[in-house]
Amino acid sequence: MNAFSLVTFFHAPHSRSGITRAMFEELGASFDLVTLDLQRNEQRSDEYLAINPMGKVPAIRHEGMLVTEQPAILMYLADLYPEKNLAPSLGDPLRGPYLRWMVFYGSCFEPAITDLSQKRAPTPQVQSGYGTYDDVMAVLAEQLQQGPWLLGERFTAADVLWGGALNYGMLFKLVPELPVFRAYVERVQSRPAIRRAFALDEALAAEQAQQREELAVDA
Ligand SMILES: N[C@@H](CCC(=O)N[C@@H](CS)C(=O)NCC(=O)O)C(=O)O
Repeated sequence: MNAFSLVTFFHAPHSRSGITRAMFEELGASFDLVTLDLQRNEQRSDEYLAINPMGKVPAIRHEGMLVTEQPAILMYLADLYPEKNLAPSLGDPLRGPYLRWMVFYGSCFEPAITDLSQKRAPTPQVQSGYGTYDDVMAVLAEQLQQGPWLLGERFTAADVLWGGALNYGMLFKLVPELPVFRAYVERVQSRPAIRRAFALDEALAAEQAQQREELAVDA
């Protein structure tokens, strides 16, 4: 049993913070949940902006410190519960690849799919931090070919992140439906913890929809 205080998790269903919820389930960790309804713009309230000035979820607060950005949150949580073995530790040869793929998400994958979604003309390859969209997808596909997990035989927090990211990416047609991506996402999603997180999120989304309906009736 760890002697630290509980992490506070700022979360909205059907959003990127579902990945953080999945991480908590994988860890089997308790946390204080603060839910926000993005459709009611609660992320833009003064109260929440005072916590996370970006007005985004996920965010976590622990020991008075704020952590935002999915890869940072997942790495923080994995390190908080080392006994769960979701992060290669310092000195482990997989530590470098683990850091690489966590950071690759924010510095290459997200900007590549955002540019695609906005139909932006590609930045010349040399000036683009992610090179080209095709390179990002090809490099990812090649890494996953080795399987079953992103780092090979060992399941880590990187799989919580990438299983969710590729799932959303394919759902929104921003990631190609390659068999290697589909098989990987299915492997991640069939994990009991990921399924639990998904079910909890569906229930929360339904609860928020009900609250919105009640508010509309009262108005
Ligand atoms: N860079 C952030 C992105 C977070 C993000 O874009 N969250 C969206 C939900 S999917 C959000 O909070 N949107 C609400 C808004 O911008 O009003 C991360 O990786 O955690």
